[in-house]
Amino acid sequence: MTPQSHAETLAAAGLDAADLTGGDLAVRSPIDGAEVARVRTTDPAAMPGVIARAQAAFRIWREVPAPRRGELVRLLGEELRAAKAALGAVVTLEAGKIVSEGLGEVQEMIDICDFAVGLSRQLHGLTIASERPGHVMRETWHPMGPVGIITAFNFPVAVWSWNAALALVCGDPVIWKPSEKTPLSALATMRVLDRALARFGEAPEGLCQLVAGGPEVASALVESRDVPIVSATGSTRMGAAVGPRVLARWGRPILELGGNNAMIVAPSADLDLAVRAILFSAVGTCGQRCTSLRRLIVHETVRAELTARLARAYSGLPIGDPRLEGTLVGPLIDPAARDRMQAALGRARAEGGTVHGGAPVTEGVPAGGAYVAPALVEMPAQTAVVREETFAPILYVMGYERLEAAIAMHNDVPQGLSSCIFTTDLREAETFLSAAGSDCGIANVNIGPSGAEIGGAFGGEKETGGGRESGSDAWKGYMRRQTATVNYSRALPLAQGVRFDL
Ligand code: UN1
Repeated sequence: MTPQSHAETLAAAGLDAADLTGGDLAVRSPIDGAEVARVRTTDPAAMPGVIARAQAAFRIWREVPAPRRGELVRLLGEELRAAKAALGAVVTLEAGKIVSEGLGEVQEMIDICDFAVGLSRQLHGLTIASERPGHVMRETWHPMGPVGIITAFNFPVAVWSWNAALALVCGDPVIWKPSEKTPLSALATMRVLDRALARFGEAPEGLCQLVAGGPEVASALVESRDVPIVSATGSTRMGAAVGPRVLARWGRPILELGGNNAMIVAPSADLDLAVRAILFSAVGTCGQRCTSLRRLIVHETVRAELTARLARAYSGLPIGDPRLEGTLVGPLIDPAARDRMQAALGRARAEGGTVHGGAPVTEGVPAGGAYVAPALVEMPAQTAVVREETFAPILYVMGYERLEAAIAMHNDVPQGLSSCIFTTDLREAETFLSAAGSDCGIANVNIGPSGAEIGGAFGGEKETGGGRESGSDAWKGYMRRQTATVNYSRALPLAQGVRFDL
């Protein structure tokens, strides 16, 4: 079967010549390296106007009842359902994900919309007992203001929706700065959103804006006091540049940065399950999820068997055009990513590793794309290269003898996003989830580290940045908390028994 051409895919998503031509930002498909568009970027000088429009929208939107705000998100979810195939195909074109993962990403958008719609009737605070007679205390959550959303290439649409769906029901306008590698997925998403806005009918102008460009455009969001929240997803280096600058002007950063996710495989593990989970999380998305599995910490009693089974599975992986049915491993985002992968493998060898696979692939794949064979690397120890996040399908394998040592090795990296253990021993599973266990924001048992559902809070500790997005009470990150004490008595008692009478 011949896959749809890039032009057909873009047209089906509603993108036309005005979107695709006449700009200065060249967009290439990782599938074949073809230039598919020249997108117009936002002049940094226009950013104050963008932010002012968001502020004007905020003054209106914050007073729209939250369940009504939820109606806009409900419509967005409906439009996303209708556009799922078309938008997923743009994600495949621009990020190189296989079809199922492109569709899965749009499904993740739909899921967060559903979640946010329910939430729009549940933005609840507490009532708290006052120590003073005739007084009540309560907490109210109020809208906060425009949210700057800076997203990465690897989840070019879902991460926007995690932020936008919550922000919109919380009463906050959004300004989206997508990765320079994936502006078309963002433009296509805006088309879907435009249909929801048209059906909603009464959203203020400037409620949801898209800006395109590089660090200068992002900087305008990072530096502006009129953008109280900046949610940034990407490398730890990017986060280290963004986070402190947002804090320095008293803004609130929500950071979703690097991961170095591990799996501990215990002697009692169901190895059939483990092999399947390892394959999806280590080679799925060509190793380019922030939740991708990068380290395997295997008990010495099962190490040889598991490594052999993985080596067999790795040697038969269908690598190629992500649009074709049957492909499981698409391309890396660009040749620079391939070079970084090769450099990391070189370092792994120098640090004592034995590398299986990992070479660039040019046969049986579209010319012009950066295709690689996923690498399995047996390491003598957790050396320097293992402690770094390389955004590519490299899985380092290390052995352990005692669970305490495995957990110590597990936690001995700078990042803290996602983690898991494969065991059928309750004691080991609960130890891994305990205060003395995994130090990550996400810790799973008998499930790989990637592919989280939207219902839980998503994010991690240490160099991962500490932010939480998506489910649970992550919505609180988009609102300001107000504690109110109301005196309905005829007296004015002071707290803590203080007397202050004239
Ligand atoms: C990311 O890679 O930035 O848990 C997000 C997962 C997805 C989200 C990944 N739901 O793998």
